[in-house]
Amino acid sequence: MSARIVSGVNALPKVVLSHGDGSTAEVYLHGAHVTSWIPAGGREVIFVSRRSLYARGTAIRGGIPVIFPQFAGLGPLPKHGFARTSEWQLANPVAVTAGPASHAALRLQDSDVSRALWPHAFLAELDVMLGDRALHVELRVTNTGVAPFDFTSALHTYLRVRDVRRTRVRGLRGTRYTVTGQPGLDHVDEGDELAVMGELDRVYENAPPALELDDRGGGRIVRIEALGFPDAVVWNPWAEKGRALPDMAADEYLDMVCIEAARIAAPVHLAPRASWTGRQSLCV
Ligand code: TA6
Repeated sequence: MSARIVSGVNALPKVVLSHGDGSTAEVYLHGAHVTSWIPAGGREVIFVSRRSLYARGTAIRGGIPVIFPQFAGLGPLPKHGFARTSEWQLANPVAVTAGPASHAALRLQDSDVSRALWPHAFLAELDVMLGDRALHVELRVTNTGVAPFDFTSALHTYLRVRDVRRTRVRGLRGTRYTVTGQPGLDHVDEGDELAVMGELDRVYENAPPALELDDRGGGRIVRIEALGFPDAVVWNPWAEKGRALPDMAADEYLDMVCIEAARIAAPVHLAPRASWTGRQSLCV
């Protein structure tokens, strides 16, 4: 097992993880953004747009954006907060040496820039671990200041599929959800399987901790497990909204679906020195 740092797209540094079983993963320090996971003997699980900009100040389009300290537009901060556009650091030099599990630890602390947007002292740590046929991504946030704060968060995971029209999401039956852009209207998912046949932008409150993405076109089932993230978001922009995204190609909405582990409905409240941890695992 090994891990090393290389120069990625536009010379942005990225950590490359590789496991003895042949699986690999990549994490950019820009945004602590996972951009690839290829399980042993398998195909890429993560979608990244071929139009993604890979530029400082913007988020990579695809991968696993770290959403912190604000989900979407639910507050005064830039959309989805600032973690995904910040430069993270390796937690310590040993974080990228070989170990019992191939793993990278990244950290982000408050700075003049973050405090100008959000006046709180914090430490965010992201651990990315290659496991047996699994990728584990864990976000830990610590309040390093003297006053409490609240935040919302998500791991905004873009999953690659062969043809989104032939995918089904399982596990959401009976779960309440709201549709982004239609505040106040509550729905309940009544199907055993959710088909993605048009624009979808749903926030499921208190979702089951394990969901399944059945990519029938690609002949693959991905299990998505969440811990500490009680909510789940399912998003596909479909053709029209996809075309409006400057960093996504017109037909790419067919190649992806986001299944996000999220903490939205009940924000995290952190007292001074307290920590919160949330984890998402992708398993094939
Ligand atoms: O999580 C779903 C969502 O909030 C959608 O409403 C959609 O806008 C998406 O995130 C992507 O947002 P972005 O800022 O990355 O274009």
